[in-house]
Amino acid sequence: MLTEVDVRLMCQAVNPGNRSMKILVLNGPNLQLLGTREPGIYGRETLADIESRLRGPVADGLGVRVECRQSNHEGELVDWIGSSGGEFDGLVINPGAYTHTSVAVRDAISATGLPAIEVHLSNIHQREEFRHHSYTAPVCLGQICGLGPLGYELALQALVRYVHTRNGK
Ligand code: CA2
Repeated sequence: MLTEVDVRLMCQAVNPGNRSMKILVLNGPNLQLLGTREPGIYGRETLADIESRLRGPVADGLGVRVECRQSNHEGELVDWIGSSGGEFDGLVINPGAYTHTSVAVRDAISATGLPAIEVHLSNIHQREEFRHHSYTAPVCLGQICGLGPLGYELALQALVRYVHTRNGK
């Protein structure tokens, strides 16, 4: 027997314009360098590779829409987070180095009230001490780190399930 979720996913496969859930994926400073330097820490995939997989097959599999943005500027990230409430249902964010410094990014996430999941490619807890503390993790549902680009996919999956459950679907 088909559940309501099955039916919705089938409708979305036929008519992708019907997708109602929209997730914003944000990446912070220097993450545009992915795949070009430090492959031992951050891997060989570029940010464009990761984003196109999230927007394409990952979003399709989950029946949602995904928009990806990257910025090296704290204020721009704060603005994007601040205006995300009306348009998006959730946030996946790798704040990069702002994780460890930015009360402004933390306050912006907290103020949106959107469910958010923090992602780090590297295991920040295995690295320098200053990377062990995150200003942003306490205002997120959770943190995924150390799993490379897979972390973004798992975060999206978790967020979509969280929103469906919260909305009683
Ligand atoms: O592991 C992560 O995803 C980080 O958020 C990456 C940040 C770092 O400051 C955080 O502690 C952990 C750095 C992003 C810089 O990305 C680069 C990628 C390739 C080459 C150089 C930097």
